[in-house]
Amino acid sequence: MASSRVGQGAAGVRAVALSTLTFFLLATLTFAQLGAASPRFEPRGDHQQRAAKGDKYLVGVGKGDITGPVVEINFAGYASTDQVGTGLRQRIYSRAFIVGEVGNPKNRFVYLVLDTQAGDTAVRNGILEGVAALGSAYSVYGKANIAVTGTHSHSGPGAWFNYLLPQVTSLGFNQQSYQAVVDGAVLSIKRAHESLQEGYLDFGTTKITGANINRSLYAYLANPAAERAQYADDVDKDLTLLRFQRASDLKSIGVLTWFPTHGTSMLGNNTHVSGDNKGVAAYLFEQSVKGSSQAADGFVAGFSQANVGDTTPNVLGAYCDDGSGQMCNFETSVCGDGKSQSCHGRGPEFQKLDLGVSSCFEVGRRQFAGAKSLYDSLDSTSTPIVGSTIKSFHYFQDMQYFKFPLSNGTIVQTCPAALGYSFAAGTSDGPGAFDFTQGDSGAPNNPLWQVVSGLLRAPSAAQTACQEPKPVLLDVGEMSTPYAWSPNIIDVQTLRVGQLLIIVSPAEASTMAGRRWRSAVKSAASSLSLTGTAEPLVVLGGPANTYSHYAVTPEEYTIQRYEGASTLYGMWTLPAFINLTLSALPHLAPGATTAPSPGPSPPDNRKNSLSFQTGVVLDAAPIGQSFGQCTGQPKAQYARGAVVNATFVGANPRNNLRLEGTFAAVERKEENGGWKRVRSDEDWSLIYTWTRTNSVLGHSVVIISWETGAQDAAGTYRIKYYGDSKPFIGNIKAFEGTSGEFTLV
Ligand SMILES: *[C@@H]1O[C@H](CO)[C@@H](O)[C@H](O)[C@H]1NC(C)=O
Ligand SMILES: *[C@@H]1O[C@H](CO)[C@@H](O)[C@H](O)[C@H]1NC(C)=O
Ligand SMILES: *[C@@H]1O[C@H](CO)[C@@H](O)[C@H](O)[C@H]1NC(C)=O
Ligand SMILES: *[C@@H]1O[C@H](CO)[C@@H](O)[C@H](O)[C@H]1NC(C)=O
Ligand SMILES: CC(=O)N[C@H]1CO[C@H](CO)[C@@H](O)[C@@H]1O
Repeated sequence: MASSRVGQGAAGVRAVALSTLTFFLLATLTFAQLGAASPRFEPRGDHQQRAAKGDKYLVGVGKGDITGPVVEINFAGYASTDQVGTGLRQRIYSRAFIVGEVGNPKNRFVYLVLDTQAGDTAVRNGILEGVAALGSAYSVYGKANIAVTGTHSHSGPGAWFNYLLPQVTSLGFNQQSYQAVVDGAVLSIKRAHESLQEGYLDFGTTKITGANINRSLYAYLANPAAERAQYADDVDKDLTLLRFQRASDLKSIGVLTWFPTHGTSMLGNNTHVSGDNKGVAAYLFEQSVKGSSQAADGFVAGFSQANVGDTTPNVLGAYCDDGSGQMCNFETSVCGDGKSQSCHGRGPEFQKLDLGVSSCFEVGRRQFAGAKSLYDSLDSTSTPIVGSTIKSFHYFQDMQYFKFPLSNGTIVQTCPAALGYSFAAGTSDGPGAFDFTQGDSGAPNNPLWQVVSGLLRAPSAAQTACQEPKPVLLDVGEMSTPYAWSPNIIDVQTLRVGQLLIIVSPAEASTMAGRRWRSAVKSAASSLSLTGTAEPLVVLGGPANTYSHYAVTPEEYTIQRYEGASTLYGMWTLPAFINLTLSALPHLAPGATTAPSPGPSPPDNRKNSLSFQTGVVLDAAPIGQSFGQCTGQPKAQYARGAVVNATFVGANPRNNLRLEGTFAAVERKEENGGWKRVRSDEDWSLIYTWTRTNSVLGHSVVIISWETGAQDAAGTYRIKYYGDSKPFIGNIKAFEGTSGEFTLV
């Protein structure tokens, strides 16, 4: 749950409630198996001089389609049972970045950026198995050196989670959804591996404005004034960009960036799959370098999430949609009625009332624009990555009653996972459906919830005391029936190339939590002399590997807004994460040959997860029609800027995900009369919508909408639809549809 909202919260909890009530029934049903080099200049073919700085590494990039079922599956993120897919705005991807040591193939790492809500244990296990199955050349990749991060998009198919709580709103685990993410991620790694070549890395930072604000300022203000005074902003505005250049001709093969803003630009009532604002930024970047003399074919742009916890892309602030025109309450985010349901964050284009589409594009565009101008200036401004050391560590840690010292020597402990009452209140990115208010540290004012939380499981006395001052709503860490609800065992992982250290966070760290974690790693790296004379550069990426909700500072935890209530392992979660990272940091030293002990294995629920989604029964075309027939033709002519619609006799897209392919396309007529594809599912402007019109007879329609714009050339076009139908008995069969021609003027 990301972001939620109550979204997560409320809807999630409501679903938990429903699910609890039906659990007894369910239980009887099937378990569905249910050293710095000096800058040098090398001549380029086009007679420019480009700086090639720093040491040589092996570098590789790759991209794979991970678009699972786009209809009839709940989206991951808002945890709203109602948010079920009806189509596709933009395919989602895994983007893989590999860095290796020249001459020592063992020393390398893979950083994955998935257009998903988070990294996850089930997905990670699948990726590890899939990479191992690629053969012995891939034995250099494994548990320690593959980082599985999510962009935190809230508009992709869910149902791939390892643990029960996030499965609840999706009615369990879905093999097809899971497999799509795993297969696309493995493919992206394979492509990155096959592209490995010698090259250089350098980085820069820039400020991005208008793409994030703080959504829990009241909690942030609980941090010490002296600490806050060190920062100009109450969220991090810096975007860090790492450029991958190949040595052969100094063309860029990719960029990997980190910047914090929630993937909640698309609202909780959007039902078209997309990669949210990070997906837009990556798409725009990749489009912008096509054909550029400085970028190689197959260029990949990764927009990774950073300390995202208390940030929101709804940068105009949170207002009450109750006619009052008021901002939501500063401390609790409630409106005049004392409830949070009508409190909504406003994106830059909120007045368009288009479910967040325009705001999403704009927040993505702002990240792209900042990253692109930084990229364009790198030759004169960048800092090279130097030093041959490439290392990584990974281990599992059980967070149940983990004891460790704070820096003043006081021994504290973490707790089994639990969610507090404000989890159910959600955030201004998705307000709660029930009467919970943020910052609630007492009993909820809705008795239903008290019943539900008691029904679920009363926390043990030790857990209640451990989690203070969080009032426990969902004691998920002490619930393992029918299987674990939330992770108690987390992944601790850090990657390193030269002076760059990448903290791979299992949680959404808040702004200040990320700052503390990074600066602790930086000063430890300095005192261990890990990076020689180069100043350590520390970034934080996540949520990754397993989804452990949030990590706020202890001071923010005392406030118990949504993010504090969602900090699973109690008040000392963040200091524990820092302890666990720092304890293993010596393994990243240049001469280190040791690895931390692997720790306890988390449960693998892939084979025993519940699943209550139903499969496709059949598709049929109405009498007198055929699959792919265009029953609603475009008009003869459109002005640029208009939306072109075509309606087809459809079939369920779950019959064939068409990974690496497309459901929809726009073709332009060439001078020789042939047709050339100019838009596909990859494009933001082309939208695929599927509607079941008769579930008994299996009829459905597909509408393909093309939002044309000034950038589109005048000419003659047509719309294509690619589908696959499932007869009641027999094999799934592919078909295609073609609209009539139309002109764009
Ligand atoms: C979608 O949700 C937003 C609030 O997040 C609301 O303002 C808007 O009216 C909703 N749109 C529709 C079509 O339901
Ligand atoms: C982390 O805590 C453990 C005890 O659980 C302690 O032995 C270790 O020194 C701590 N590490 C750091 C870097 O503080
Ligand atoms: C150490 O710091 C923690 C957190 O700030 C505080 O609760 C504790 O009282 C301190 N211990 C001592 C001995 O000062
Ligand atoms: C075009 O299709 C979209 C669905 O993608 C629909 O919302 C819209 O109303 C349609 N427009 C027209 C003019 O039919
Ligand atoms: C830096 C920044 O954008 N801060 C914003 C934090 O959130 C408050 C509203 O809660 C805004 O007023 C600030 O501008």
